[in-house]
Amino acid sequence: MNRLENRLALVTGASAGIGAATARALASEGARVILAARRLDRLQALSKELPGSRVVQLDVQDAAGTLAAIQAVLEEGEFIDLAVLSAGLARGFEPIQEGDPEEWSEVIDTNIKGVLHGLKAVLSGMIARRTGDVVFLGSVAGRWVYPGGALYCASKYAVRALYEGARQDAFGSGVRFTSVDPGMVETDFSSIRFRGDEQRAKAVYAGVDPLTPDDVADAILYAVTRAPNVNIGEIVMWASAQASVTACKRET
Ligand code: 8X3
Repeated sequence: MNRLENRLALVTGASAGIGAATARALASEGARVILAARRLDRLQALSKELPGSRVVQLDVQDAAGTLAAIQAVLEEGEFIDLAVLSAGLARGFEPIQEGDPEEWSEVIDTNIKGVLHGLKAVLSGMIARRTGDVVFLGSVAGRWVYPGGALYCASKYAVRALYEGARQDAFGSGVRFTSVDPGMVETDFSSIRFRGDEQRAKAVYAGVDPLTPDDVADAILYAVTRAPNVNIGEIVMWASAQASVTACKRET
């Protein structure tokens, strides 16, 4: 189908995981996708699969660099009318008293400032043209806190505040806002959180059938393909085996 024909979509964090799956899903519906992330080689490989896509190398932590890079990839008269702000990460699983301030900064700068920088790049144009969709990649960690997750959870609570705030600031503009808040999704999220400790990362998903990046992309696609009078606000999604941020049924 081509429900997103004529749409120009920005996906941040498009080099892997949920971002890459979302880029594929949007392209499968005819969107021209701008693939944004730090890892150029991965973006280029994905772009070869997706007709009409283009790549932009950027680090969402860098405000000026993000705005300039996105501007530079647009042709005269083009504007982004769909943005999925999926760049995000966690570092560490320590209690606050043992946390590393440098890692906190990286998480805050990516998950909170990165979303703000993405919004800054697209929102004025959407409001001026009175159309657009912005999808925030939240998390169940933006609704409930778990031990060892305080800073990551705080960053995702902030994403939810930005989602709600953007809805209110752009009130009446015709721009739609959605927050998609998944629980456990099997990506390289845990490997990054555990600083490359693959065994520890694998243990997170052991004995569980977690959500996949495609499951989350499917929810995003649902939200952005509704009739214009419908704004899907928030989608909370869990693996069937996950009851809460601390309860997961594992097959042994
Ligand atoms: C990732 C979900 O529960 O590991 O956003 O924090 S969780």
